[in-house]
Amino acid sequence: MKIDILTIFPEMFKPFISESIVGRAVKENLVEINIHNIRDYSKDPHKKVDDYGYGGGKGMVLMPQPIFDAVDDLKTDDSIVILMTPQGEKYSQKKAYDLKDKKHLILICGHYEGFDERIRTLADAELSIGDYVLTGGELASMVITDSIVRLIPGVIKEESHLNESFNDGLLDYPVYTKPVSFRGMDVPEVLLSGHHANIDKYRYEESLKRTKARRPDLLEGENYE
Ligand code: 6GU
Repeated sequence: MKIDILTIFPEMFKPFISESIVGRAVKENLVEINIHNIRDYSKDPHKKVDDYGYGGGKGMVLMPQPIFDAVDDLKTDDSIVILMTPQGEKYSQKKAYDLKDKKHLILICGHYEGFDERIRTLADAELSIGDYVLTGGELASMVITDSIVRLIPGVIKEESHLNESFNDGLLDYPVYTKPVSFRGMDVPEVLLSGHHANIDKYRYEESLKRTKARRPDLLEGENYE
């Protein structure tokens, strides 16, 4: 899997691609992540990437030329081009699973007040990470990259995915580590029992209880008992 990210703020990505689990996946060649400065593709003598919008009103608008040239340069028959915008389809764990099997993603980070409408014609999909507005698509592209990279085989232990929130439509069950008793709060007996059937039952019930209390929307149309 290769992910190319087009941005006017490449520095924002440095710790993201060198630290933590994403950084390790990059070092182990489980994923290739390249950050491209849109400015490097500008044919303007001053390397301009944005200008005033026609018709007035809005502020600076990303120009089509640098982004079209970047996509022309990077795109192959295996590429999926994704535009990051709050107007896009809402991102979800299901989408992460769809994208993890693609060979090559090109993520375009929108910025400032917007991007020239013609840039939309480059995109196979437009994605938003939620109903709020960010100053740019950079954080959104990192959210999406992180959620995909952790699903690539070998990046984290397979069993970590089995019972994780959203996979079975339920939120995660509570987990505990040492000590058994901490400031008057005890680890539930059943987890210490070694009785696996009872532990599975406890965890399923806790997942269901938690989902009902916190995210009843996830249960709509489902038949959990
Ligand atoms: Cl993809 N971009 C911006 N600028 N804001 C967002 C977003 C994307 N997703 C949610 N808010």
